[in-house]
Amino acid sequence: MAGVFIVLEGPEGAGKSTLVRWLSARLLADGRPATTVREPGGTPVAEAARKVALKSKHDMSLTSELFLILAARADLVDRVIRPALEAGDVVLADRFGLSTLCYQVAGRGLPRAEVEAALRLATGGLEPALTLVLDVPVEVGRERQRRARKEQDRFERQDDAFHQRVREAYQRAAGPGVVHIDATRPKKTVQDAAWREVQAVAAPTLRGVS
Ligand code: T5A
Repeated sequence: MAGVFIVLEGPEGAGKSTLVRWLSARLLADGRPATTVREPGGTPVAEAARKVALKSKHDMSLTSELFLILAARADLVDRVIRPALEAGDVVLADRFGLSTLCYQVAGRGLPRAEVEAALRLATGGLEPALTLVLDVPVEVGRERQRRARKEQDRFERQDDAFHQRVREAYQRAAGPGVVHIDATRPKKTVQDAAWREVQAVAAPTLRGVS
């Protein structure tokens, strides 16, 4: 595909949304507007699934939770991400498949091989060119969310042990295009580190750091 698919990952409050907004503005300043998406969500069906997965007051099985998230992802990939990549856009995603491995496998305890197979079905095997994994300790992320007065969802209400498993799974993440960034540092330092990586994958049409 002609476009470039970039994903930001990491635990709660790591600074993903903040960085997506900054990278989007930086790309725009270089004359390359990006398509930005947030997971789960981004289409009417995916937003409906997000509402249930994150906000439902009812108990649900862990498998139901997985399939809500994957239903949202399948719709987003088909309707937004693939068309944008085929049109040659940079796509910046706030979470993607690695979130499912860290939350539903490491956090919830679902079996990895089955989840990976379901993931491939949902995405048609689409993989990012670059995955920036922002790392912060659980208590730092929680404190940032508290300061931002974020209303807690079903995941954020999980105990610290759950969030520690999620963080450690992110720390173990490796493979083509996976880059870890220490996100406890000031925003400007994190942005500079991320921009260097984005330039390396989207370089041909970018002017470089000014
Ligand atoms: N989920 C999702 C799954 O279980 N499986 C999946 O497959 C997927 C896709 C989504 C939930 O769904 C779960 C995981 C999640 O629990 P969400 O609200 O969309 O929930 O995502 P969160 O990650 O929970 O969003 P947050 O907003 O909490 O985290 P962010 O985006 O990482 O953090 P951000 O950018 O909003 O920043 C938080 C605060 O920190 C400040 C910001 O200004 C903001 O106030 N900040 C910094 N402060 C100091 N230094 C820095 N470097 C900072 N960077 C940001």
